[in-house]
Amino acid sequence: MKDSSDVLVTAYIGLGSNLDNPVAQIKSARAAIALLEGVSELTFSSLYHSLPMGPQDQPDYINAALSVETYLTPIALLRSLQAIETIQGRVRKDERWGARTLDLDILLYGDEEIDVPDLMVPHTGISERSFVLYPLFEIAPQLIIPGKGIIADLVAKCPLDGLKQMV
Ligand code: A4P
Ligand code: MG
Repeated sequence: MKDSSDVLVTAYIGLGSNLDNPVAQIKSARAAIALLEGVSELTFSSLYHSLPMGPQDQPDYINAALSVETYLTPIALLRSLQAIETIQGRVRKDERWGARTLDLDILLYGDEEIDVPDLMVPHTGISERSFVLYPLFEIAPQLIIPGKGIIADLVAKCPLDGLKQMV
């Protein structure tokens, strides 16, 4: 299967961490993504402090969003992001939504809607999770999320749930 195409696509990536110096984890993931072949950074959001979704006996999270231009196919981009997660010490456990050094999610890939066993785009929960939606809105206030609508409308309906933009 081909890893790249001739078409340049704008993709949005959600970054999250709540273990082993989350701010450093996010910064180092940003640098690693920029070094991927066939990927160039467009815009990086502020860092946001968020309360854990899921099990509450885990540290608070740092979240951010990043837009890139890429020639990678969606699956090739996913595999590259998973490799960065692994390099940064991500250990996959059975517990759903448990603590992690790094989580990289493909939020959007152009205007595509993808539903294959390993990849769902737009990412699940994109329109309801404040720690995803607000950083995304910061870097792409005019965005239309396929199947969900205008981001400004989604933000207006989404409570902050303790989310704080860091200065
Ligand atoms: N997968 C499917 N679609 C995608 C996509 N668009 N991007 C598959 C990335 N991966 C995608 O992911 C599980 C499987 O999802 C992968 O095999 C991939 O093929 P994972 O990273 O191994 O596990 P996960 O992240 O724990 O699972 P899940 O259900 O994706 O969790 P979420 O939705 O990522 O949520 N609280 C705060 N405050 N901030 C957070 O960032 N994150 C989570 C994880 C929980 N609580 C949080 C946060
Ligand atoms: Mg994930």
